[in-house]
Amino acid sequence: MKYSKNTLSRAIERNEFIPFYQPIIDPLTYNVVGCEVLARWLKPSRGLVCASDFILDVEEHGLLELLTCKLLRNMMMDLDRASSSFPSGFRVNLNVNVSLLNHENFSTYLVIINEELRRLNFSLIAEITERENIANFPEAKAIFRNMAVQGINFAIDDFGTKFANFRLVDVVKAKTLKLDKLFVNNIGDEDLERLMIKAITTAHAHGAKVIAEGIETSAQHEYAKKMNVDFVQGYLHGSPMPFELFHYRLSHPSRRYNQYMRAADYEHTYG
Ligand code: G
Ligand code: MN
Repeated sequence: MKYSKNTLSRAIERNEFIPFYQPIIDPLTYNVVGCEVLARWLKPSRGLVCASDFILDVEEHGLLELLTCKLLRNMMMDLDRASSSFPSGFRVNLNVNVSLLNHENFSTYLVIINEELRRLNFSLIAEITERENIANFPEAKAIFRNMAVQGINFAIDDFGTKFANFRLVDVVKAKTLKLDKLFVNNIGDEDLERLMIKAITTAHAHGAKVIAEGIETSAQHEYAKKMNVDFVQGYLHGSPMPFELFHYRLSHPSRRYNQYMRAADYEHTYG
């Protein structure tokens, strides 16, 4: 384990975890139609730390609920003060750990955040990542049904990897599918392309939207467009960035790629 419980608790207390925002784009118009909210640790001694570096330790120490709630509160402060400049229905994608939905306090908090966002004309989408198979499907179905009744929309993250498959889509009744970057990284692989076409047509037949993730080149962008995905996300269009920059980018739209930042470079300057 890299970080002690003490270190992480103190960092949470000091509000060192802040939301970064990565644009989600309409591939036809290049309009920014939403964002994914991602946790970053602004560590005084080390600069910016990515979620993959600390999130497992946070979970292990039982601090995920506290961290997520703090992150959501910071996000609400960002979005609240700038809400009038966002188009109506702007999608706000959050990563939500399935285990947290079992906690009554957390699910109640998520429902409140959802309602607050709706009042500001944002549309919240809870991204579910399933790295392990859900142990008890009937129970999981009940939890997701209950959250859906309370107005929460779900997305399946990293579709095509591990347990993010059609069975999970059914359990979650997902309205959005996020295709893992595996697909655009392997253009020309016929098996993957068949699975991708099946995922997209199945999603569309059920009225669900599809996001292609990990778009880094214009060839990948064109491929995603040809495959009929609804939205794209990736370094080509912008890496996760602080709210001020995201807001600036939104209010200075451009049809050209990389007008304001070579996104991956930007992420690396913090590394
Ligand atoms: O699992 P999830 O899809 O939530 O992961 C999002 C992570 O992927 C973010 O931390 C972000 O930094 C990273 N990411 C975003 N866009 C790209 C991209 O175009 N290429 C790669 N390799 N990673 C990306
Ligand atoms: Mn995600």
